[in-house]
Amino acid sequence: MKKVTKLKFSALIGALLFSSILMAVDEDSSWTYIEETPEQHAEKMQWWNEARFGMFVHWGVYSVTGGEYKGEMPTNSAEWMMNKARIPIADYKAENVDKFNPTQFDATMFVRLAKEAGMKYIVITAKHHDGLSMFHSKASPYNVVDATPFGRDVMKELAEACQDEGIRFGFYYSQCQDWHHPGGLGNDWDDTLERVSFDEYVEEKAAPEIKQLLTEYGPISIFWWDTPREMSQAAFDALHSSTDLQPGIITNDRLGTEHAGDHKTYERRIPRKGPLGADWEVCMPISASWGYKKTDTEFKSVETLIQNLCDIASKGGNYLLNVSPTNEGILLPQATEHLKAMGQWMKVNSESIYGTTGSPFNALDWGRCTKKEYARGTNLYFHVFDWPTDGQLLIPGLKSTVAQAYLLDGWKPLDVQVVGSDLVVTVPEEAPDGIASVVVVKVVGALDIELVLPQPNEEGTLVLLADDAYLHNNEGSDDLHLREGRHGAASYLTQWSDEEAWAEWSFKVNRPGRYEVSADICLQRPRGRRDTSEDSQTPEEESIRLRVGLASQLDSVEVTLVPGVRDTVRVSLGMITIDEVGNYTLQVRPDTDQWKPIDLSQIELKLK
Ligand code: JFZ
Repeated sequence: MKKVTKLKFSALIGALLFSSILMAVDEDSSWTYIEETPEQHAEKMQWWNEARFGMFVHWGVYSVTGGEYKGEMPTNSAEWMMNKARIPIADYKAENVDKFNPTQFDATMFVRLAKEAGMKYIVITAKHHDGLSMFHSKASPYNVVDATPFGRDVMKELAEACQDEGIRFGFYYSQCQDWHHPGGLGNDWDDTLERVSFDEYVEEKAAPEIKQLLTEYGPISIFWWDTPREMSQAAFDALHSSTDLQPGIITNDRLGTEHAGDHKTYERRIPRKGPLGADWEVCMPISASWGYKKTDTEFKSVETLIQNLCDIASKGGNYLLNVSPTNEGILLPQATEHLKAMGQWMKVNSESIYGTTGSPFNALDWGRCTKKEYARGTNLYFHVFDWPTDGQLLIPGLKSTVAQAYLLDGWKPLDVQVVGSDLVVTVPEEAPDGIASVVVVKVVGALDIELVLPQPNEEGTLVLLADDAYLHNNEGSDDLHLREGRHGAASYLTQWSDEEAWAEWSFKVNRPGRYEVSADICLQRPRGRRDTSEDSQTPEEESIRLRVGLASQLDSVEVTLVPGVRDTVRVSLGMITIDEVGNYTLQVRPDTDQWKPIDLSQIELKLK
């Protein structure tokens, strides 16, 4: 399995080296799958990368009670209700399955709404963790046609509507968790289940259902796995091989723990930067819950939704925005209205989203940027969130020759002026759009941008975040990588076990002088649950050495850290002297003589 993944990864990178079809064969598996060439992969991903915006739908029988059980709301996300309230299978059946009758559901209306919003694909839960298949399964009678009063094959209706309406369609399928099948994972509360093995569950239910979904529902563009777990090679093969049934199908990274799939998934939040060299998607519910929850009123504003779409596109990713049909089979008015408002914006501005690639700038104070590159030049699309009050939009460091600039809304031409190394666009007083107005700048020839680097503030202090580090980590291997902070916490560098891997930060110095360098670090924290043993006795301190400095001169510095401590501490890494105003790069490397992996959240420079 590992070998297959590695091959796929290297095949992606070594674009020029691989020109023919690779056959990846695992020694102990009878199944052989056909590895794509980088060209085939790029071709397959083209529509998906151009799309930028899709609809996610979580719909199941939990919508009957809208997340309520015995007068309580046991979860944040209604589709987890059965698990969180430990509802016996029999009760879940009586209160939800037996009452699922969303008679107002109209697949065509649904699909048309997605299109109206500007979405280019739809991914829907064919089976979620509760185990109730939302299609006419031949492998299990526990499905929407045979087990609910509704009796309609929801997936069939949607698949057909998508085909009629010309929009891409894909399935979400919970391949590991199944709280109804005796071999599925996740149900540890219902004693009536007579356990069988996970492999039996795969053989009996998951594999045949996936096969059915991929053969009887027309063209399927996406297969969206979820909650990956370790599984046997046989189970993995049985699931993965099915996706060969739909040539060109795109799969995510949630099949098995070591399977990269075709794209990365980010959940609920937008990363500060897109991952290098990988396609990626952010999935996010339009409100708080994935599945319909009747007390959920936390709908994201139209402003947030549109700006999220711009933000994600500016980083080169896709936005998969989730909606939650109710027990009647419709969306709440807030969802419908917000989607329609996005559609209004897209009607004017979609050129700045579809088919674009990420911003060539560092952060822009007032908004975001996407681009389209052509043989003779580049279109830059600026999403202006904060419209300039003085009518001057400053685009920092844009030095390319400008052919023309205009508002995307109405193609109103705009004057531009070169001011130093910046471009200033003169814009009307009034923003054409209250949320995100698009200014187009067409440049000819190569893109020439002087990146704006962070610089010390008036007190002479400069903070360099883990997110802003450039990592030299052997082409994005797992050694030394950025781990996104959860729940608003700062991101940090971690897994720094490769002594050859290092990090650097570029910055600008406006005031020469001697700067003290310090870092917020700790010895690498174990992942997962807090280890209580750390409280019992004070562990001994450990010393490590780092090599720190400007590229021309690195000094070895010793720092002492206490193992088991979960918070970073501020340690001094010595002084650097900067004689002239200019751009500099600070390097931080392991000293191979004395190294232990650390977590690093930020570096601070302070003028002394
Ligand atoms: C999963 C599901 O459990 C959930 O119900 C929903 O379908 C969502 C889209 O996916 O939840 C996850 C999966 C992965 C992470 C978090 C929640 N994750 O990687 O942090």
